[in-house]
Amino acid sequence: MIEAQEVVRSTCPYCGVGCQIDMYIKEDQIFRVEAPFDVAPNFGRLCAKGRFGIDFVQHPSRLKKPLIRKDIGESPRKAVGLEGFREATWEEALDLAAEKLAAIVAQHGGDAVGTFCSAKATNEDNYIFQKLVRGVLGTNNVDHCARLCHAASVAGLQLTIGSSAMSNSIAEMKDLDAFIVTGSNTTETHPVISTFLREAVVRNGAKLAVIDPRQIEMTEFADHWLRQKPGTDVAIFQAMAHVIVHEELYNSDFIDDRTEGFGEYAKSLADCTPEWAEGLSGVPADQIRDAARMYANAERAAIYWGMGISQSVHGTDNAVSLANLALITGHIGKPGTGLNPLRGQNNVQGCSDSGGLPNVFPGYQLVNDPDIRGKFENDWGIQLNPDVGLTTMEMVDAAEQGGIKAYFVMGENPMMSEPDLRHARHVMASLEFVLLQDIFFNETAEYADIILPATSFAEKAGTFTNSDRRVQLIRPAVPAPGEARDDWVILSELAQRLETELGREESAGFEFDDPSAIWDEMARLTPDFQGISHARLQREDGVHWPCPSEDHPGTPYLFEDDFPSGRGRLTPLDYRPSAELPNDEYPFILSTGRVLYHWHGGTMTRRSKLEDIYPEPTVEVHPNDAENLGIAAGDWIKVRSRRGEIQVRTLVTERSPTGTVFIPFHFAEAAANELTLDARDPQAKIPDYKMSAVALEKLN
Ligand SMILES: Nc1nc2c(c(=O)[nH]1)N[C@H]1C(S)=C(S)[C@@H](COP(=O)(O)OP(=O)(O)OC[C@H]3O[C@@H](n4cnc5c(=O)[nH]c(N)nc54)[C@H](O)[C@@H]3O)O[C@H]1N2
Ligand SMILES: Nc1nc2c(c(=O)[nH]1)N[C@H]1C(S)=C(S)[C@@H](COP(=O)(O)OP(=O)(O)OC[C@H]3O[C@@H](n4cnc5c(=O)[nH]c(N)nc54)[C@H](O)[C@@H]3O)O[C@H]1N2
Ligand code: SF4
Ligand SMILES: [Mo]
Repeated sequence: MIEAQEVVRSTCPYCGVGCQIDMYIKEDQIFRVEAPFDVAPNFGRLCAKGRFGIDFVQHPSRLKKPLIRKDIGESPRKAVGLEGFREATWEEALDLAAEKLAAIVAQHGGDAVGTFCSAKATNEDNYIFQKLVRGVLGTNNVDHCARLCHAASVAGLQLTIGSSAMSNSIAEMKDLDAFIVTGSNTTETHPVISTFLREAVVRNGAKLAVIDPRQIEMTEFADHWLRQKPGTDVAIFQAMAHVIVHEELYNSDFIDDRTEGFGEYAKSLADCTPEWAEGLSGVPADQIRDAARMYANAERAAIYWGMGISQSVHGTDNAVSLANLALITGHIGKPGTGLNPLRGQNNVQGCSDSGGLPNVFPGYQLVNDPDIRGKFENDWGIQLNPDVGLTTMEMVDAAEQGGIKAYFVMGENPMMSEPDLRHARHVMASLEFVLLQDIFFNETAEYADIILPATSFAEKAGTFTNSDRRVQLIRPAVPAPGEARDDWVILSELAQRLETELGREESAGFEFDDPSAIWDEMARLTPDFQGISHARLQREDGVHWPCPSEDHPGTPYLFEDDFPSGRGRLTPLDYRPSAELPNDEYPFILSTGRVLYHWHGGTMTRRSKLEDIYPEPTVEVHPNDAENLGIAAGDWIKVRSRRGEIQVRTLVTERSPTGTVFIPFHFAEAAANELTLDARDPQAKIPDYKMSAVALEKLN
């Protein structure tokens, strides 16, 4: 057995569970990953990605030097491979990047730049990123993948209770009495959380209702499985509320003390009978009754959800309908209850917390509130733009219409993750300047002018904040490849050059010794973080924000006494159909999402051992549909939508219902987003990745 020269504790770079890992190091290589048994949140558990998937760090194709496009300045911009770039020194690349961006800001103003920060990078990286965008470029056009993810959950929870973080902690899961999992394929996407949920059911007798169109693994141990037609969630949850009100299973004390609008809300449910919902969703009325009774009658009950709820043209309504259920039953504000949107990326919670959003500074402090803006202006010593910036999809629209001239993309891969890629590419090609900062040459890099090589989680220090708001450290374990630099270092240097180019007399302040000094600046300006420091995290492993002072223990569950909005608002809703329904030409519903072994655009997992386990793009087709079309398991087929077509290998399986096919979006050679449409939820602006219409064709 190899003996480690060093074992370095860190946080898994994949999902929002935030598992603690021990990396075993010899001769600057990670050769094994284990999980410590005594530390939250995973207590010795890991999934395939944490254990076997972090060898991407050592992949030979890591970016090692800054790159400049050979035909820089040529228009229209074409996609080029690595051979379309030449290596450059850091001096040259940073000078040129600052010169190009400054020229656009000088001519068109800061709002002509669109920027994307990263739920893969640390809180400290993202704090500096938004400081550069707000304090130097002078715009609030900053957003990140949360917009394509839990934006609708955020909008729905803001409307009803005024806060959007997961309300309860992972530690409470194994002691649940009853819970609902909906639109979350938990065993594949939050695998370690799924083991605690399973323990609650199998060991501790908790009751579980899974509400999902696909026969995901969670259904195997569920008491109730409601298999709705995709996109019909509002009907189901309204009908459950109807049952709870009609059978008087609600919590009157909680409704009186903590909510408003019950009378009108109850009235609005009159026609939302389980039979009505059965007609729309296909779920038998009695199953809806049983699930409603299970949830309402439990002493304590929680709701967990994922993208099946959020990524929909009625995602906000979906989230509101779940909040309504928690508010009428009082299943919130206590341990073992709550409204829990499971956060996806390792640091998506933290990226939002650190101000990577167009409307808020760190800690969700509004940019258009003069007092708050004044606080940041004083601290940074500069004037700030008072206007709320654009969201991800609004930046795409502005780029198309010519208002946005340049993109700065750090640690995202929009040319895989945005809907309707043909359109997305067209928009990208029309930009004047594209700056990219990543650890790999991804699909978006093909459109970049300058590429800055960043270090990965295994080479730098900082913090990630997991799904239950637990702030945890990452620690450098191996040296940076080539000349790659930490994101925050690159950003600080770029910011200072930009300030010079733009002739700024005062610097907003980008000289930091290390990430802990960056955290301290953010915490000084953000009440919820004031009790957290890197030194405290070294001692205590992790702390849940809000944590207002050093002697505060942190907050594992929220809303014990009240909601940020005061009372919870019960909100009547109308059922609306989805944006694109199947027809004769496109007779199938396409649902897209994830598999256990891969991550988003595949940049990381397809450069790891996991690629050997799951090397090909697939489509799930129900046996009845396969038979009708003469398709056999293993056949390559063409899948077509109004926007594009791809070729994928068929899995014949009852996991997807008849009439619906499922394609994971991890494979560049058959990108699911060639097919998806960019219809959006009106409030949250999130695209509907779960419902587009497609046709299937057997290939000869
Ligand atoms: N292995 C792996 N894990 C990941 C990721 C990854 O790429 N790979 N990504 C991470 C990220 S960023 C995120 S956001 C999470 C996402 O985690 P999930 O939300 O669990 O991921 P999806 O695969 O998008 O699954 C959505 C679920 O919604 C269901 N669904 C589809 N349509 C509907 C509908 O109309 N209503 C309801 N109620 N359900 C529906 C699908 O059947 C599926 O079970 O995963 C995180 N974890
Ligand atoms: N069809 C379809 N599309 C979807 C979804 C879906 O369900 N279906 N889900 C949506 C969701 S929920 C999400 S969250 C988005 C995700 O969309 P993205 O965030 O665009 O996807 P990732 O592939 O995670 O991109 C992360 C990038 O960061 C880089 N990276 C990793 N570590 C670091 C680092 O330390 N520093 C820097 N600078 N870069 C780093 C990686 O190489 C990669 O290029 O996709 C969305 N798109
Ligand atoms: S559950 Fe998430 S955080 Fe834990 S090892 Fe797997 S991918 Fe990493
Ligand atoms: Mo996500």
